[in-house]
Amino acid sequence: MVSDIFDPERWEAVEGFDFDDLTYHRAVDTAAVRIAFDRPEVRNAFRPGTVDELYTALDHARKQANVGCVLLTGNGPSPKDGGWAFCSGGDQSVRGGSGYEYRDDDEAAADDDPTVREAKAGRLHILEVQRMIRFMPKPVVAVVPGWAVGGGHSLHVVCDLTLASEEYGKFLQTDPDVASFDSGFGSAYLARQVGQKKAREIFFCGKTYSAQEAVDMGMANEAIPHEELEDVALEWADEMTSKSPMAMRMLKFGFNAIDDGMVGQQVFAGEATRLGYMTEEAQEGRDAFLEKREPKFDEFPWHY
Ligand code: S0N
Repeated sequence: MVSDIFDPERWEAVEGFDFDDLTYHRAVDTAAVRIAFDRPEVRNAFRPGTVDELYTALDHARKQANVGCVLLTGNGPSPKDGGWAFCSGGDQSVRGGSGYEYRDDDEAAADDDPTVREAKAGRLHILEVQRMIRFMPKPVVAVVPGWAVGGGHSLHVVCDLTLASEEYGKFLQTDPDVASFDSGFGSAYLARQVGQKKAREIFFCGKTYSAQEAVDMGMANEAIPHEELEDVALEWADEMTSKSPMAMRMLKFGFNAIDDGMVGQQVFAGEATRLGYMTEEAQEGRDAFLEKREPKFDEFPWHY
């Protein structure tokens, strides 16, 4: 079973993937995909293999020209106690080692090579996933059915939008309790959302906040009755995917640019260049070079 609030009629599994720690579906009637952590027995904590799978699924979604929105969520409830989670961050039982000991595949075989093992030890590749979400040219929505904790909290922060279960959505930062610290998007971008004082409270005091409190402080968009969470998330996805892909991409990268320094400028400028290449003016520059002649740019106006 994927999730109690997952409607199998509305989704089909994306073929070609055999994930251990995730499920990956495409909506039947909306240009959206659903990627879900599938370790409810540990509150959807991610181990290194989970992160590799998440990166693979996100990268696949990124490249689908007919997918305009990614819903990132956690399956549940836990078979142990019925608890719900989006994600409880790094799996503390594998932290510090290579974390690949549990795997029984080619990757595990590669880990027999001590240089590979050494290179992977302590690798925080969840940060690569954060960057993938940040630079994904389409909205990524955190759909939070339960706990969003530690590195799971940071994932919701880096997503474009957050929708949370009114009853079970809970937000908590435990990083300093377990001697880890997301001093990047997880805290600095959080401060952009909720303000410096509140962001410091979240990290320094480790209080638990409800879905409604998360909405009120500006780090979540809406608290939704639990049973309706996935349906409403699909409604939001449906709305967003009906809009101009170009405009959505430029807006997302425009929102990012002010915080992302020269990389933000580079990403935004890359998209502007893509648009520029579609103009006759740019094509004249290309054609003149290929035809070994001077370009006739005087045919094009200096727009004002
Ligand atoms: C999520 C919490 C608040 C839920 O509490 P609740 O509802 O009382 O449930 P529990 O009984 O505590 O949990 C149910 C079962 O799930 C296991 N579990 C929960 N979270 C984790 C986890 N993160 N890792 C491993 N197991 C987890 C419980 O142990 C329990 O199992 P059983 O039934 O067998 O007893 C609560 O569980 C909680 O506070 N969890 C820990 C949250 C946390 O501190 N997360 C880590 C925070 N830091 C990061 O995420 C940074 C990233 C990171 O650590 C990392 C990632 C990858 C590579 C390296 C690192 C690194 O930093 O080195």
